[in-house]
Amino acid sequence: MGQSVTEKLIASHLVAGKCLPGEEVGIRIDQTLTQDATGTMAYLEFEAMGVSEVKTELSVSYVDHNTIQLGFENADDHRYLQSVAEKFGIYFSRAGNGICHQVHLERFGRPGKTLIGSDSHTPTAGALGMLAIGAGGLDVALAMAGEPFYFTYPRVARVNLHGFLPPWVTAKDVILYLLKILTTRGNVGWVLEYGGEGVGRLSVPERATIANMGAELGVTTSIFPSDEITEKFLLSQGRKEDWMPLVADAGTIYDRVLDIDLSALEPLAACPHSPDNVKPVREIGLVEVDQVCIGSCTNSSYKDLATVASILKGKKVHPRVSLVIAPGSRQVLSAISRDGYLTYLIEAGARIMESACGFCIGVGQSPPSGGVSLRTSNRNFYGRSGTRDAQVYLVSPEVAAVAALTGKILDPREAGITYPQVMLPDFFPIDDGMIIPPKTPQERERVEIIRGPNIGLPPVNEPLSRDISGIVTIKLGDKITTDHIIPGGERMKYRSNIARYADFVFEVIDSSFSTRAKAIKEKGYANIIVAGLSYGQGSSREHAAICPMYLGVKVVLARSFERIHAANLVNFGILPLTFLNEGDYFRIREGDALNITDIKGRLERSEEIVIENVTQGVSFSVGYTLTEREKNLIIAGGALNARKK
Ligand code: MIC
Ligand code: SF4
Repeated sequence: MGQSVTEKLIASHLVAGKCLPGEEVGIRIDQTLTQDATGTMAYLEFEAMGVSEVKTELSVSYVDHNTIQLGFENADDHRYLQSVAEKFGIYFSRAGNGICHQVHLERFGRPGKTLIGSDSHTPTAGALGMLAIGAGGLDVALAMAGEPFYFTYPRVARVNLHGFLPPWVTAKDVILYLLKILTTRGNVGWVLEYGGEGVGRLSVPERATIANMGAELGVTTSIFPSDEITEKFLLSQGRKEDWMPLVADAGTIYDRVLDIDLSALEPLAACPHSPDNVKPVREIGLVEVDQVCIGSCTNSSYKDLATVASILKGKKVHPRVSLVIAPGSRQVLSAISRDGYLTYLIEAGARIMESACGFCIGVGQSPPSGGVSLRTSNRNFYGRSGTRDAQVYLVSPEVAAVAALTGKILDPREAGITYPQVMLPDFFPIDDGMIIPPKTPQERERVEIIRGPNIGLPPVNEPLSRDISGIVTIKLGDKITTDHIIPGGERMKYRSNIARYADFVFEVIDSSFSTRAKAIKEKGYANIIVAGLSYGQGSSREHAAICPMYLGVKVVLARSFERIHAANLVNFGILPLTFLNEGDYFRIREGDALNITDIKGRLERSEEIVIENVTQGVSFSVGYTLTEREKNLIIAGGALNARKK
C-alpha cells in the first residue's frame, strides 16, 4: 500500500506513539515560527524552561500583528522579542518585513520539513509540501527547547482538484467552496491532502490561499505535493536548493476522497459572521459597500495585488468606498512597485497600508457603524473588525476589486471588465535586510534581554485539587471562537500583561464576565465555563486559556472542542470535559453550583467523571479524551509546572 504525503512526513519525523488515527503521536520539529502577539508569551515560557539556545534547525520570530504601536506596549514587546532572538539563536523578522506566513513561504519554508507556529494559519506553508501545524505558544516554546510536538494522528482526506479555474474564479473560491460543504466544525483530527491534475495548474501562492483557510475548517493542517510548480517558486525565490520532490504514492488509500471540479466553481463570499456562511456572490443581492480591505495572510501575494491593480488601472475607487491594501510582505510591495502595479493602485485611490496583519485582526480600519466591509482575509467573526454592528464578507481579491470600483457586491463576471491574466514573475526581488540572522554563541553571551514595564511573567496554575466546587460563570452556545473568548484588536497590546488582558475575557459577548469570575474566585469557588459545539474555533492564542486560568477557571464543559484550543486548555491546567448527553447541556444554567469529587483520583484511574449539579439536585456523567501525558499536565497544573518537576 502506498503512502500519502502526510503519512510520509509524520513517519519520517516520528519520535513517539503509533501511526494510527486517533492515537497521540509525537514528532520532531524542524522549524518554528512565532509572531509578536503570541510570541512574547511563548518566549517568556521558553525562558522559563532554562534552555540556552533553540534546538530546532530554524526558528523565526516575526513582528507583524501589533505594528500600530499606540502607546509604549507594542514597541516594548518588539524590543523584548528582538533581544530574545539575539540571545537564543533565532531569526528576527522586523516590523514592516511582512506577515509571518507570507514571509515564511518566501524565505524559509522547505518541502519535507515540519513546522509548528504559534499562529493558527501556520498551515499556509503546507503549500510547499511541509507538515505545518498551528499550536499554542507553549507548544512552540517546548519545540524550540527540543521537545516533540504531540498531536492526534490524523485521518487523511484526499481532495482531488480537476479541470481549470474559469476567469474570475480563484483559489479563494476553492476554499470557500470547501467551507460551504465541510463547515467550520466537525473536522477536528483531519488533514486535507490536495492532489489531482488541477493542482498542477495552481501556483504556490494560490495553494497557500487554500492551505491557509484550512484553519477555518478546523483541520490539523492542509498539504500540497512538492512538484515542479514548487520547484519553480523556490527558484524564483533564489532557493532552488531547498526543493525536493514529495508526492503521494500511487495506490494510497485515504480515509475520505473529495473531488472538486474547478471548472464548475463560481465567485463565492462568506457572509457575516462565519467563514462557512458561504453563498455565490450572484445570489447575495444588492448590498452597498463602505469598505474594501485587500491583504492578510490569505490573499496578499504578488498575484493577488497585481490582479487587483490591473482591474483598477485607469479607474477611480467608488466615492463611498474606503479601499485599503496591505501587501503581504515587503517583497510583494517591492515587486508590485518594480513592475508598476503599485502606481495603478495609488492612482485609483487605494490607501496603501504597512505589510502587516492590520485590518485582519482589528488593528485599525474598523468599518463605520453598521457598515459593510468586503475583505480578502479569512475570518469575519462577530466583532473582530472592531465594529460590532459591521457586516464583514470574505471574498477573493477579484470580487473585492470590483466592489471597490462599483460600490456594491457584484459578481465580477457581470461587471463588464476584461479578466486580467497575471503571471508570476520569474524572479522576485530578494532582500533579507529586514531579517536579522542569529548571532554567534560568543555574541549571544553578551546579549541582555530587554524587558519594558509591559512584560510580566507567564502565570502558572496550581496543581489540580482533589475536588472541584464551582459555579457556572457563563453558559454559551455553539461555535464560540477565541475572538469571543479574548479579543484581538486594540486589546492585544496587553498580550504580555495577563492581569490586565484578563479584564477583557468574553468582552465581546458579556462584558461583566471578568468581574463575576473574580468575585467567584475570591469566595473560593472555581469558575466553570459551559459551551456548546466546537468551542474555541479560530486562533491559536493561548491567552484564551491563560486569561480564564488567571480568573480561576478550572473546567470548560462543552459539547465539543476545537483542536488548538483544547490543547491550550490542557497546557494551562484547565480541564476540558464534554457532555455525553445533549439534554445535560440544555438543562444546565448559568449560576448553577457544580461539584466534582475526587477528580484527581478519577483521572489517574481513568474512571468515569460525574458532575453533581447542586442547584438542580441532579448528577450526570461527562466525557474526556485525555492521553496519559495530558492527564499528567492537568494534574500538575499545566505544562510549565510539569516540566519543572
Ligand atoms: C488571528 O488571525 O486570529 C491571529 C491573530 O493571527 C491568531 C493569533 C493571535 O491571536 O495572536 C491566530 O490565528 O492564531
Ligand atoms: Fe495576521 Fe490575519 Fe493572518 Fe492572523 S489571519 S496571521 S491576523 S493576517
